[in-house]
Amino acid sequence: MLLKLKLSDLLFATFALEHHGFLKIYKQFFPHGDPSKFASLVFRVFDENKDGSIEFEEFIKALSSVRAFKLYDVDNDGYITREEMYNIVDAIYQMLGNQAKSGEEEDENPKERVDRIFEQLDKNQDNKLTLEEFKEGSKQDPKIVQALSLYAP
Ligand SMILES: [Ca+2]
Ligand SMILES: [Ca+2]
Ligand SMILES: [Ca+2]
Repeated sequence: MLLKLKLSDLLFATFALEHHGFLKIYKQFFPHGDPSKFASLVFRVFDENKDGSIEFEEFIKALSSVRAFKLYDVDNDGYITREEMYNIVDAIYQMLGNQAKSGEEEDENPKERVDRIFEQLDKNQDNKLTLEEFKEGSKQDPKIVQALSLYAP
């Protein structure tokens, strides 16, 4: 985490974090995929005051599980639905391109992945994740919030 923060600081200092600069960072890390959808989604969450660039405070605040929740809760109603989760997972798969096909998650498509996440996190099985369920679940499986850290591998 510490190392990640330092690396992020470095990135922040190197690039003007306007939308296209942000996308450029992702493209360097994920040359085999298409990160544009994921970068837009993340940018939307980072740029809290919607002025089109990411200030340092916004950047630091983004590294929390509340903010990770916001990334998934696209319509901002306080719940993550399966569709919203699918939207992000799909964007991550697009970004990773061929890299997504290696390793343990070989046979899993975005839909299966979402089903599995909901199985784990949706304790009351109402097909919606609350912030509480999300926080609880990401304690058990940090990979879920890792999505937000992907900009600094
Ligand atoms: Ca801003
Ligand atoms: Ca929602
Ligand atoms: Ca629920």
